[in-house]
Amino acid sequence: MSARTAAPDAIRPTDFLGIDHLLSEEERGIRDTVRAFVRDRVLPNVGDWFEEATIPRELAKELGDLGVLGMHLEGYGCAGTSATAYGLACLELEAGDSGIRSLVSVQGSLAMYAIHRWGSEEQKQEWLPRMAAGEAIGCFGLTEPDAGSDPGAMRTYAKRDGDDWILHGQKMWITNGSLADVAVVWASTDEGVRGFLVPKGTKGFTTQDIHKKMSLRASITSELLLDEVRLPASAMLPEANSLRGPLSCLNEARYGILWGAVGAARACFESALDYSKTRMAFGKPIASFQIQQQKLANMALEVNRANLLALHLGRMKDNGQLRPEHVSMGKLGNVNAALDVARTARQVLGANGITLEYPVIRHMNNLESVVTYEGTADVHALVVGGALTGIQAFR
Ligand code: TGC
Ligand code: FAD
Repeated sequence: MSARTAAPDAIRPTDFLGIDHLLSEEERGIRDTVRAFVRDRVLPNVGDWFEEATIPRELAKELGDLGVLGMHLEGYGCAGTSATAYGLACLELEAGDSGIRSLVSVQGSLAMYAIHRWGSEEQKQEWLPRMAAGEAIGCFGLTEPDAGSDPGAMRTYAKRDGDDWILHGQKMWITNGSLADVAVVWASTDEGVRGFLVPKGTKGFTTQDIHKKMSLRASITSELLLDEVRLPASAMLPEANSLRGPLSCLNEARYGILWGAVGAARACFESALDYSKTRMAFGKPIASFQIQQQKLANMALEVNRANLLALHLGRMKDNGQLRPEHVSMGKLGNVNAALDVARTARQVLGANGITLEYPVIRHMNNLESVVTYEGTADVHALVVGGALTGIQAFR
């Protein structure tokens, strides 16, 4: 049979381009397991968590049992999956809520990765198995009240005192801050920027949650206060001594986000598609109007394009070809695309688009955090611009 006459697969609105066929059986299996968890455990509850601005602590243990915490890391109780499989998990988690994906990103790609990449063998043995199981939660403190996009301007410092370190300063906007059993805190020292493991309850270390957030409400965001905190030498991550330490962790988390954004976009698109087929106006389903079909077509295009970009970058990462500049392009493009899809979907839902009865405004509001954290869209545009022109435009 010629290619022309071969019956094409039917178009599936939820996988228009048949991207599923590009995944291995193992990848589809991991994707389906995470999708089922989100369907059964997250979706029935997340509207309430968002409204109440909370996330149940026990979810960390359940995510550990699911095997997604540090799943792309090797050893120490981590699953050692491919980067693509990790990305697919992030996509499904964020189709539930960006807050759930954040919990997993911060745990696996920031806190665990920092210890895995820059920590001592003792630090890895002490923390990673419990963190992979979700028995211990980690957070990652880089941002400060006056140092966000420019972490090199941090004021938190650590100085040696005999064999000990004294750590002093303040970190702001820290996901999982007050939940965490261990905070990875980055500080300026005479030897460059260094990371410290600060266990909960250490004298002088307190947290304060940030309230009145209108975004990422199913996630705890805190301030970390470090008042002359005395730490043993063994608390310092020995292998990191410049901004490269924390920035290398950000590459990992940004990679997860560029996948996760596809999930948030997909959830918004599917909600709008369903709604448009049943909502009647002027005697017809609104899906029958050309303007609405154009919106649906554009949303489908953005979701599929973002998904293909994520998959391409995932394959590059698995082949060892992914550079931070590629990650910046992915985060910039996919989060912006997801925001466009969410805003369009919200309009398709009319007044229902503003309630938590539907997932769309929750995703739309969450994405305002996602486009800001892990490097704002401006920062990533400047990283890409720098790679294109050879001119660094941050300063
Ligand atoms: P620059 O002078 O360019 O570099 C300093 C050192 O870092 C190295 N480097 C990198 N290494 C690994 N990966 C990268 N992406 C790197 N970018 C730079 C560089 O080679 C150098 O190394 P060395 O050994 O020579 O010292 O640094 P800069 O101060 O000019 O800054 C560059 C810039 C603006 C791109 C960077 O500061 C940046 O990315 N800013 C954004 C900050 C940010 O993204 N913060 C995120 C905080 S964590 C968070 O938001 C968690 S939310 C999680 C959730 O809930 O999901
Ligand atoms: P600023 O850096 O003050 O930027 C303000 C504006 O100026 C932005 O639009 C920015 O794009 C623009 N701008 C800055 N510099 C330039 C430039 N050179 N050229 C052009 N424009 C520029 N941080 C952590 O360390 N750990 C966490 O777990 C964490 N979780 C977070 C969770 C949430 C919900 C949020 C909202 C933030 C979180 N952050 C976390 C902080 C986040 O990384 C920062 O908010 C982000 O890096 C931006 O910093 P800023 O808010 O200080 O903005």
